[in-house]
Amino acid sequence: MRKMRSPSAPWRAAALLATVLLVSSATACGNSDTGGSAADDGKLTLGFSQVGAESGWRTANTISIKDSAAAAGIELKFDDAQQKQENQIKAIRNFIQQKVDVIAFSPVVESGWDTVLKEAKDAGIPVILTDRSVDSADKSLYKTFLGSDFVKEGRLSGEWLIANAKTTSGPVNIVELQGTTGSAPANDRKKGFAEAIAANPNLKIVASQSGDFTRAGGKQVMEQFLKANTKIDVLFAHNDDMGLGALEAITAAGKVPGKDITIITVDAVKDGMQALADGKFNFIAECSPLLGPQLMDLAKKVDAGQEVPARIETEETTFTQAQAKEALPNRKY
Ligand code: GYE
Repeated sequence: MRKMRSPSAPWRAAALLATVLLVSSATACGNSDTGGSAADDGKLTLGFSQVGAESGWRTANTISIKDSAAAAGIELKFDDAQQKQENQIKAIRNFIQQKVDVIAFSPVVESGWDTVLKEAKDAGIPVILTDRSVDSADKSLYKTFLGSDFVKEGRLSGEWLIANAKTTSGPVNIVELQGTTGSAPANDRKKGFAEAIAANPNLKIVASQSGDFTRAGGKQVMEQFLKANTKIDVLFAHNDDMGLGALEAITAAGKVPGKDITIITVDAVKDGMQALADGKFNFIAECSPLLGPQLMDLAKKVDAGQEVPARIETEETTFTQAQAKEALPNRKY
């Protein structure tokens, strides 16, 4: 954190110079302790409010952010909101109070952010949305949104099913495990998938419920689905973790995952890719959690008052079982 905010970049250069001078004079006096606090070390301070630790994706995302901040020389104030919007709002207010230079966050749900975003704007602190977006009509409340196209992930999942489902012998019953209710990836993946499968009226979603993006949630809801529906042909899970949880329920019900029930998920984290390579999943639409390096770059740019694109989309692909086998040895997360 720096004591003044504006003009930020030139001020930091001056602060850095002052720090260098201080350090060298301290060293000259035989005192290697600079005595400098985080408050005046001239480093860019980024306040980051993370959703939680609900999935393998989230863990990889947190590591990426922490590692990239360290590599970029950015002081990171990291807060885990435990999947609660109220915690995120509290964290953002704390960051404002601490006068961080930039705030970034991954909004747990899409709605209800205008007030706190306005507070950040009034305090002159730029905000970056990462991973998930908000539905605020006022786009001036944040500088940019870095993350995936979740509608596309849902659509690619649905298109794979259109191409691979055996619909000639009657209807194909699909159950859907949704992500956290009200979150952008749950809303958008549901939408993209539904739009794609509408091309074949034999593909029917017979049950759809939230498993909150967790393994435990996926398992529990899949157990209910299996009890309530005698014929389930396909599971579309909004992330790998819920799919992995559902595997346990499917096996316990005496069915063979990947054969009796076709399983499509999103993310492509290691455990998901392993299940795909092992033939337990059938298809994964990738969603990359490695957003750290781009986020740090953006934080530096917005702090320096530079223009950044309003939307930066993550590049990603899809995996079949054969492709997962090939990609797995080099998978980083
Ligand atoms: O797909 C899921 C996580 O927002 C893209 O959140 C992220 C999603 C990801 O819990 O595993």
